[in-house]
Amino acid sequence: MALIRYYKNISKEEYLPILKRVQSDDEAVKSAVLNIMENVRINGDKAIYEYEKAFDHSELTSLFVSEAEFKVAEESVPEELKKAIDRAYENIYRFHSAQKQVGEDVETEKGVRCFRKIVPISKVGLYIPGGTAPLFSTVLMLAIPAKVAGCKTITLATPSKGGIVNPVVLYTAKKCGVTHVLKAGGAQAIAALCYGTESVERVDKIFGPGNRYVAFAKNIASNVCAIDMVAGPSEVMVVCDKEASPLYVATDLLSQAEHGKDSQVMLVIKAKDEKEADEIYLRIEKCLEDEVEKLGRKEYMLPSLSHSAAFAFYDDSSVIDIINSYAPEHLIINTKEPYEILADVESAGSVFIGAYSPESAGDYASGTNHTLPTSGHATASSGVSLDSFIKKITVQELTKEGIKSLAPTIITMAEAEDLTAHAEAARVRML
Ligand code: HSO
Ligand code: ZN
Repeated sequence: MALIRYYKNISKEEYLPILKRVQSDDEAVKSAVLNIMENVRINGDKAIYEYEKAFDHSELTSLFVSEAEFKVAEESVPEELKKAIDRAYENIYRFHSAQKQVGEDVETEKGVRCFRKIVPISKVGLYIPGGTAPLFSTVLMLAIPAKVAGCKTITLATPSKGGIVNPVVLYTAKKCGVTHVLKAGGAQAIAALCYGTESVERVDKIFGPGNRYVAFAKNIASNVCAIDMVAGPSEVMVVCDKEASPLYVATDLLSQAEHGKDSQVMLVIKAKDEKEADEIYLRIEKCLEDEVEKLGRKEYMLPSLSHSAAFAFYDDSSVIDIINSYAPEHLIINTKEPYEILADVESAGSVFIGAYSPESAGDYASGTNHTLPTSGHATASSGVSLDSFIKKITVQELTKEGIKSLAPTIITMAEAEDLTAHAEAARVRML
């Protein structure tokens, strides 16, 4: 049986149900999260110590990583890995620094000045999941823009195993200017960040991925502070034609499929006819089969592939339609004329152009951010960037002449809304 289902030239009505994301709406998760968050809100540090002991066997004496622990961690990270992280850091720093803006400053009419003052969000919380291989690359993606923005405190929360936080996460956190590392994971970490406790200062905005518990906790947290987004399982859509290397396409699909059983990978084959499409599909399917055997994490790849699909289309507009209907988190356009397709892309989190731009470049080191809208949210949202860490405050100043000239307009409008004090505030300044 093929690893990936294959559909040829089907209609939009037929492919929309196939593009559906795996939905997980688990009442048990929701009630557990609500309990945990309420406990942390009421009992503070004590509740966190208890949860960390129960979930991660961590008998903590402090909730925060100490300077001595940072030092030990730094010494244990291999030089080669440090160099790789340092290089990725440079690129991500460069791209996010270039996103700095000066607020516009406009005289909308004579004597009426409007401008925007840009300020960093003061206190941010970054969540980094634990698990077998904690994704320290996400520390780069969240802490670098926080640092570039000038956030005053950057609290990173991550679970510890037996009190020990992954050393690579700590090395990266230190490098990126994280100010506090909280040894807590799951819903209790999100609760600590949004409500604050005796020792954890509450933050203004929470960022970062996590499992269903963390995702739901962030949802609850969004009632009291801002959040970046509620992230669902990772996904990629790869568009290819006959020029594309099947090995490149297969490894791109698998690099997303290996993230988790819920990940989804969609292949879109742009072909001149059915015969060409079948040839392309069979070559890619063969590569998938070989690579799945060769690589680890088959236990994640196979379930992901089982709710993924390949589609073939013989006209450009169907290709564009399926991209915009899916609104993929990642879109790889590995075709002869990728920019022709890009021109019509309206919904995607991040796009990778041509044969030599694998998603892993953006996941780690090219410079773009890998925290992106999933589950179709790319229809209306962008990924994390410097903007996610700043606020823009509008400011205005009217001169005496400015208000004199604008007052009649204000008064007319205010009176039409029956707001006489508004009108009066303008009128008294005309005198
Ligand atoms: N593809 C993931 C990010 C990631 N990949 C981290 C490797 N490490 C979600 O965009
Ligand atoms: Zn990835």
